Amino acid sequence: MGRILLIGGIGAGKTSLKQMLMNEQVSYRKTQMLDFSQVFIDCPGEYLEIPRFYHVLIDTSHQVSEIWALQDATKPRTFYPPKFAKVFNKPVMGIITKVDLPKANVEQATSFLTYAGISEPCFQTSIMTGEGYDPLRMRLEALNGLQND
Ligand SMILES: Nc1nc2c(ncn2[C@@H]2O[C@H](COP(=O)(O)OP(=O)(O)OP(=O)(O)O)[C@@H](O)[C@H]2O)c(=O)[nH]1
Ligand SMILES: [Mg+2]
Repeated sequence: MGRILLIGGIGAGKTSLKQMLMNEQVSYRKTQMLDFSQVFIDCPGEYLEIPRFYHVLIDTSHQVSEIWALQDATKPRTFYPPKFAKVFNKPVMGIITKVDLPKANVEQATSFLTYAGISEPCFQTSIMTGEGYDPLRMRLEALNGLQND
């Protein structure tokens, strides 16, 4: 079974994205520790923002088939160090979140993800409009052979 590790800064939208894709109610609660579910491994944004936690992300990546790296489109900075995606021996997909907000700068977010060494296509998502979720659902199905009901 193909599990996915979600990484990204604090508030990037990892838990919301997971809730959307699992058809759960989208409600805000800060992630405090690694959170394992059948499909996703969600983690606190601190694990990316604080370098002494990088090893947790790297260790956890051994349990998944790919990594989804989120970048908040409204943030004028990134927490991904250059070529960070290359430390994982797994495919890393870029996801730009919060594209519905007026402050969103998709071009800048794309360049942050490129800087992080992510060459896969970047998906653009919004939990407000649902934009970008169909391609992610297809990706999930391809990975897990999940049936839509
Ligand atoms: N407008 C808008 N808000 C969003 C979107 N995605 C997430 N948010 C909001 O951003 C806030 C943080 O979202 P979370 O999903 O909790 O972020 P996280 O990456 O899990 O954060 P940590 O658990 O702290 O690492 C919440 O208030 C969400 O409602 C989006 O696409 N658009
Ligand atoms: Mg969270």
